[in-house]
Amino acid sequence: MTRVLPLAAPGDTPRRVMTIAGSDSGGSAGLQADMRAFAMLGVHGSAAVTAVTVQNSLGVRAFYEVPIDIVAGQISAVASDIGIEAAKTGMLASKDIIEAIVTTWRGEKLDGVVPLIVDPVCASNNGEPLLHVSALAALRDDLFPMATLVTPNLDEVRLLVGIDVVDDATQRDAARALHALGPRWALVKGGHLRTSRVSSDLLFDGSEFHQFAAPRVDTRNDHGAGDTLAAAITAALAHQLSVPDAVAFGKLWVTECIRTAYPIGHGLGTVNGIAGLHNEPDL
Ligand code: PXL
Repeated sequence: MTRVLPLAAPGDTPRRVMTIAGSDSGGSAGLQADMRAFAMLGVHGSAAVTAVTVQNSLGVRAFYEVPIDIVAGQISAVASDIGIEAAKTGMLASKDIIEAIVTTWRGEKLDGVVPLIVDPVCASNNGEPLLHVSALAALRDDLFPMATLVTPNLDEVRLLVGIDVVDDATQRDAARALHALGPRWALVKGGHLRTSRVSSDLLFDGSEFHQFAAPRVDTRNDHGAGDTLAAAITAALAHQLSVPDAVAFGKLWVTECIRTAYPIGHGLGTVNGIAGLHNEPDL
């Protein structure tokens, strides 16, 4: 397992990745977290904005959905020129936006060619919905089958497959149920299982289970954790790491971001998306 991704030489084009996600005005989660992770990991990030949220550390006050032709247009514009070596989805908001992404992904002949990580964002950390309930079926039935990897947390698992993960056995059941929806791999993130002293994520490809454990960091400052993990996995897949190696890499990265998470505003603080950057006097 690699702990760092190779950097492009100065002047050379880095690996090119895309996020298809919502904007977080507070800068902790969403496409801001994705672009920060991409930059920190040395890949070129492009972005198709799906929604604009009005939020701060206390919560999401409102969101505006980007018109579907503009969502589709952003993906096509990038795919036809800049290129995409791996992509991730985050907040998708509506059924129409999901369907536009599915159609465009196929239309641009990216399906089955470019790794697609689907982080099925349903709600903010403060609990406000970021996906209309009417969009759940499209996520499950249309987008999941195109995914290389899906990365739900335990709340999303409950919404998507109706399984309450409380222990290892139910986490395995959830991984099986999610895999049966059609993605090549399913990762059931255990970070929200607060009764456990470790944060244990379970990866399943239909035959083998892989477990990724990290010590649980007791913090409320975890806004952006899921986005950062999926973005780091995306960067690793653009470097052609295997899915288990990419997940191991992403887990190391997000664990460091969570370990050094910081408070901001008056509500939930954020993971430290710039982990490893120091401003030391002798630099
Ligand atoms: O962390 C999930 C997430 C994704 N995208 C946007 C968000 C959030 C959580 O708040 O606001 C735009």
